[in-house]
Amino acid sequence: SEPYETILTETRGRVLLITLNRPKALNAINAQLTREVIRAATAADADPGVGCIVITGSAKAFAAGADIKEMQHATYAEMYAGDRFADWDRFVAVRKPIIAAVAGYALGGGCELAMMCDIILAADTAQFGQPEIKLGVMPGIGGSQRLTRFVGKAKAMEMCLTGRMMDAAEAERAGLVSRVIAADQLIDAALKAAETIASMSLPIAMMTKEAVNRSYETTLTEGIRFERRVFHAMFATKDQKEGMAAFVEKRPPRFENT
Ligand code: CO8
Repeated sequence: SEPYETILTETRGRVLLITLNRPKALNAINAQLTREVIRAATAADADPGVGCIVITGSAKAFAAGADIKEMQHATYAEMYAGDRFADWDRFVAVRKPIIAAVAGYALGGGCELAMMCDIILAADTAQFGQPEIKLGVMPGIGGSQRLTRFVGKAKAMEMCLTGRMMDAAEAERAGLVSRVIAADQLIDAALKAAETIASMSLPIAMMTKEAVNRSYETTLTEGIRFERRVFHAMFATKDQKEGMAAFVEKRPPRFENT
């Protein structure tokens, strides 16, 4: 129902599927696509009917990067004053789980978008890379930081300095993606994982996302303290009572998101 032009959105049960849809530009991330993805994701975050978001591209490209044609003539002053790419902080601030279902190219900003999601599922056709250096720039939407945390310095440095792409198998070995899936089954697998997540207690899933993400922001001691406090707080929810009662009574739980 939303008048989007660069993405398609579809609600399946409690899952919102966002499909990047600039096929002629291999889903290059321009200002409009940025606005629309963020609007769709933040609306889903505020919608109690949505429990999980899936974001995907086409068979050929998840996204081939930031839109080079849109930014090639920009000046330093424009990039700085407009704080280009800072809007993506609002995507990172989405509190519900987001799955990236990646087929084909995930390059530059495309790889960075996948890394801003919580889980990356890769088709066997997926190719991940940070080729910005070939354009005379470097990653600008978190790539130099997230890739390094996710795959370690050796691979991150090599990828950012040479532009070499990682295929799906290497990305799985390196810990960038959680699973590699046959390309024709990618969307089904992503929607199934999303439905599974959306069937859990929503506040508990959100707290779980927050706790895992905290590990990237703090020391181990503080992270474990945070985890324990959130764990304690879960005993104030009805869903904890229901989940444990259902186990003991050998029946499926009926979570009410309270
Ligand atoms: N931006 C704009 N248009 C693009 C992009 C892009 N990133 N990628 C592809 N396109 C366009 C092509 O220009 C082409 O358009 P046209 O038909 O009008 O010529 C169309 O998509 C199809 O692309 P190709 O013909 O090149 O398709 P191929 O199958 O031959 O090649 C590749 C596919 C290998 C993916 C190739 O398109 C490619 O190398 N793309 C660019 C990849 C890249 O360099 N990505 C990084 C972009 S920069 C970035 O993301 C950094 C963000 C942070 C910036 C920080 C600044 C502060």
